[in-house]
Amino acid sequence: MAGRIAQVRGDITRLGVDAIVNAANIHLRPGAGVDGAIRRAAGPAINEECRHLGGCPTGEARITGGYDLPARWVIHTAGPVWEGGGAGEDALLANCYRNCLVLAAENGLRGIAFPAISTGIYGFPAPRAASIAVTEVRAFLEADDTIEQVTFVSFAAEDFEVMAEALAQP
Ligand code: AR6
Repeated sequence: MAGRIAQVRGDITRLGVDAIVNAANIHLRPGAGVDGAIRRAAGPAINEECRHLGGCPTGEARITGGYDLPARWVIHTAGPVWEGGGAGEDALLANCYRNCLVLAAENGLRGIAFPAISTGIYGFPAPRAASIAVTEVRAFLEADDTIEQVTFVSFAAEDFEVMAEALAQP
């Protein structure tokens, strides 16, 4: 199990994995943050494909091609906006991770990389989000043998430390 979870620091758009996950919005409209970076690196065709998907409710996931990215696929998920923790944010964030993994497995993908969904513009506290991410990924991998590797990608050094701490918990 431990060998199936990896952690890197850097730009998710550079990873040549089967799928990278995009922290999108419910409309799947172009945004900033990792969404902007992914769309820039993928090229305009990804916007066109997203336009035809009809959005993505919070916690759900949708798949598109990766176009000019090294990753073959992009799995878009809309994370919850942090409203203080009493609006079901934890469960919605857990749904994001689980539904991305379900979609990856359904498509026979073996490698998937996640950014820290909801922890940027959407304001979800990073340590709490990292713990949810690790719990969901571990639970999924225990029950699935399609996905060989899940990579957590941290953009900033402090976010990498936060994720390392979450991964160090049993
Ligand atoms: N590679 C990896 N991680 C990144 C990258 C990158 N290139 N760029 C940023 N991050 P955010 P959210 C990290 O704000 O909070 C968009 O406008 C970033 O440091 O991208 O889910 C969407 O369209 C942070 O740790 O996503 C939505 O409207 C993490 O990615 C909204 O933002 C997530 O930050 C979604 O907000």
